[in-house]
Amino acid sequence: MLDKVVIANRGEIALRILRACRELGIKTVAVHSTADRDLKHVLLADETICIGKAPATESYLNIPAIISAAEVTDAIAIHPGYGFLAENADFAEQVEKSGYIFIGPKPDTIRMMGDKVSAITAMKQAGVPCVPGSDGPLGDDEKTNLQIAKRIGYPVIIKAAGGGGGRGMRVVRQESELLEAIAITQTEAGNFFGNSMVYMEKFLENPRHIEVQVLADGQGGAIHLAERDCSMQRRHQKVVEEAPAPGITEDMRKFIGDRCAKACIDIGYRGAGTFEFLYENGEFYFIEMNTRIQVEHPVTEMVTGVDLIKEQLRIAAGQPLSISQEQVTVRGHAIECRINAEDAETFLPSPGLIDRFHPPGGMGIRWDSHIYSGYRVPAHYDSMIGKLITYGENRDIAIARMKNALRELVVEGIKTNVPLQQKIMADENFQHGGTNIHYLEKKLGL
Ligand code: MV4
Repeated sequence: MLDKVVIANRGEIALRILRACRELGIKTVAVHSTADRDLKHVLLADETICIGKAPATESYLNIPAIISAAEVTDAIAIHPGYGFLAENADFAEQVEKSGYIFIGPKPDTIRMMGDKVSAITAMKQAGVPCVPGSDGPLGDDEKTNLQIAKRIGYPVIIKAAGGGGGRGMRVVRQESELLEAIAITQTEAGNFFGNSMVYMEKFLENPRHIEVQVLADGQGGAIHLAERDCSMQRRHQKVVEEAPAPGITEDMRKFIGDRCAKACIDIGYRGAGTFEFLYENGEFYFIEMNTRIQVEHPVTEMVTGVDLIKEQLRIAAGQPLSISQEQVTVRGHAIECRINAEDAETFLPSPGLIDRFHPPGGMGIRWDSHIYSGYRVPAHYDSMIGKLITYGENRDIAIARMKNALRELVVEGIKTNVPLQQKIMADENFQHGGTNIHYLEKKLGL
């Protein structure tokens, strides 16, 4: 097993990684900014190193500082968590070139998936169903681009190859608007991502966002761990996630999951990963792959019993997967509510001192969070302060437990989105299950 790991992240995911390391007997190094000396995992880690000032660009995004931390502590591997440097191929490459293990896929895999055009090409080749589209980047020829759109059928969407997660996209509803939309998206993409390449897809009007979790050991072993439904979102920020996705049958799960696992083998994937799909009228359409552990990984853990962070650590240590596809079963239902330090109505961040805190508890309740009474939420980072995850033998029980847990949770001194989560749990359509990506914004009147 790995001897010592640098945790190159903060907040709840840093604590989650520390806990998994402890279970496996791995020593931990917490790297943190000057604003994060009081983080729970920093207080618990075997060693700590302050790597810079509060702004992430001067600490959690400072590649030489993080690699130096591995050097001075004699760590052998670096876990990037999510966000920050997790999907930065140059970081992964520099970690490896410096002689450390990057806990994630190979740098070239990260690079391929970071370019959405090459990601789609690879997945189509591997037999993963994709959105009807341009099958490659759009060129300069206007006639050809008009023809591509005609073949796909309006509405279409123009997306930046270097985008993802909702940035650099433009919907086109009629032919007269196509060429200008392509030009604008190209210019914006060049400015935002330093890559003006764009591609075209059929625009799906009312899809759900369903994603498939995978694990691959980079030695020919690859499995899927079923799907999550992440459709309950606002401005590309997920608010509630669940596993399994309502209405997805065992046959559909096997159909899409097997294709994802096979694609992992085809591309030589290593580590944990997520295939993102749009799901509409009973069909899955691949849009992007995430090469990191995701915020919402706990719902998959709850219904499969697989500890995904421990699997990441084992894979990084060169071990084959600890479970086979036949051993993966979905049992019951899990829901995650993201708890943010923000106003429940205006969504404005609400950092500050938490002067009173009580976690919820009881059967089927999981609270993944770094907060405590007396903790000050810094203003410099993401507003997520915890994830409340409930499990039940079925979805109704998971919802009932979530309602209880949201009532029990006490966070005083700052505002939180708990009232919003309570509204969602009480919503008839959410309770029915299977709402699409536009539902929450419509419900909120946006
Ligand atoms: C789409 C789409 C409809 N049709 N692609 C937004 C985030 C990025 N990952 C892809 N996105 C979308 N791509 C086609 N062909 C609608 C969205 C989209 C969306 C997707 C997932 C979750 C939330 C979303 C919110 C708005 C738009």
